[in-house]
Amino acid sequence: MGQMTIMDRDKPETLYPESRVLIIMTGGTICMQPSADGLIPMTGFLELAMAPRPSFNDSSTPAVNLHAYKNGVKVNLDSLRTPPSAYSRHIRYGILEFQPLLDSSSISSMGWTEIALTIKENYHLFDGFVVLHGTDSLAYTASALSFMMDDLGKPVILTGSQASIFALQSDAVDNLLGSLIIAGTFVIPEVCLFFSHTLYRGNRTTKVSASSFEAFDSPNCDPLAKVTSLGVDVNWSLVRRPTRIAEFQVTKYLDTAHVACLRIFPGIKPEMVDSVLRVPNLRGLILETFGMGNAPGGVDGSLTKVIKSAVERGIVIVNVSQCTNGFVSPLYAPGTALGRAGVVFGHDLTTEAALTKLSYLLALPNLSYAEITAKMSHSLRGEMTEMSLPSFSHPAGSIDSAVARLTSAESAFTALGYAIRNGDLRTVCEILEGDEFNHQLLKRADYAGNTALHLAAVGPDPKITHELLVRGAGVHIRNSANNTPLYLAEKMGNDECVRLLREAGAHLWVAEGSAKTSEADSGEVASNGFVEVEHGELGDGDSPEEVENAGAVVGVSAG
Ligand code: ASN
Repeated sequence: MGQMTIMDRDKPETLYPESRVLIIMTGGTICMQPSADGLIPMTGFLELAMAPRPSFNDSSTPAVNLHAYKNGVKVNLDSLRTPPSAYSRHIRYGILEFQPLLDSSSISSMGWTEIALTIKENYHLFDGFVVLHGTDSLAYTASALSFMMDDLGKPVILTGSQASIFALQSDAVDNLLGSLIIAGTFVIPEVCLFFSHTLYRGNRTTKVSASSFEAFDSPNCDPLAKVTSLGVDVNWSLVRRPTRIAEFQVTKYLDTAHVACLRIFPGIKPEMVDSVLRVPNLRGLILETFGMGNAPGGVDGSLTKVIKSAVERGIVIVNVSQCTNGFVSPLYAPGTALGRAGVVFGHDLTTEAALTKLSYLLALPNLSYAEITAKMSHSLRGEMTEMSLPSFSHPAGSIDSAVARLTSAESAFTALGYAIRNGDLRTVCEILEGDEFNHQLLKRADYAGNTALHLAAVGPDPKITHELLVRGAGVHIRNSANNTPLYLAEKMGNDECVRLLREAGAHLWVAEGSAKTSEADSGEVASNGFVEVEHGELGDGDSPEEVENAGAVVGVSAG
């Protein structure tokens, strides 16, 4: 967790760096006000709800407009910024409001498409995205977006509130401020849901209360982060990272028109299930079963027969549990019978994730029935716990190099810095073996905020850049001078690294075009010499030579 240093506290406020977050307002209670017809969403959220609140508006001047895109048209957004957070950073934000604003009970896959495309067209312009949305269908939207977004490298955080922001007692300010700070501070490249001080993986969530401020739970997956009085405690070992070299992409369409969801109950008639399964053009069914995946067998197994016949007609049937916690498995005879009839076991998928995942797979072109059922049983976006997890244990004894004896992340990072500078790919791989080290080291940085990927971008061997990328190194992390690895690689003329980084979705930070001519970094050394990386802190520009030096300094400081 980053700390505000004594040096930081003495800085005039104007010197704190800014992150940029785009807020996408879709509606929900958070923006509602009473009317003769009950609560309805109101437009003008930035001026009415955020501008008057000091925690959202430090009243800085001059006014700044942010460029954004909506349906391919460039728009100028009014912006505000927060006071500096505990991470010594302002969050500057603007809002794109959808028309019309919705109660989320009315959102459909068209709304999901609109949100996903808006993020896609503004991806290069912002550090993160906050989607304001009603709570009723929030878990569905979070799940849907997680499948629609491939190779996401930036945080997308959905939130809303149980009470309107205009109410005297409301959860709206906490939910929105927490989302903004996390989206503008931490490179958590997932579709998340933030509610009641807790950041969840979006496709693991479900709404558990109609009125409590603790409205959401993620029963089969620990939270990704918690906000406490000390700051944001991120559970980095859970955070997923892209490990393919590919640019961010959006699947535009989910096929919700040909799927259904059916909850089994004691005494349910097979004819009832059959009539759902015979809805014209139905392609998929989520079956909510009892306990670990059981459905009534019946004396003659007639329900199983109905299901088997639907599977034979090519309908994908997915078994999920009615219990919020736990998973389905063919342990009992009724579950085994469903399995034999061709039902797919959805492990610990929530109904929301199962339904949206199936809609996503059905919309993908040219997937066979076998491919869809195979993908339904495996995690695509961390939506289910893989039942046979590969072992990540690190048998230190099997690595006969000195790095195996390293005991701290700091010294491992030092060794990594040396290896990268020397173009020693083998040692880089050895250091990064074992998941524990891997996720810590790839987001670690030296005193100048340079991650391993920054160092590799100016290093002699582009294969190291490739290795770091496929192990999940973040391309959007900025160093203390606010520079990305791509910027450094370009400045260094490291063409192969530039190509790899761009293929992995890297782009120059909005300010980097002009930063190319900026002066060298002041070379301030953080008090502990090592920092965990959020977005880079304010600096004056870095030359590649200095980045190279940074590797040397890291070595000295830990040696
Ligand atoms: N009906 C509202 C909605 O989902 C509930 C809320 O946001 N708290 O839009």
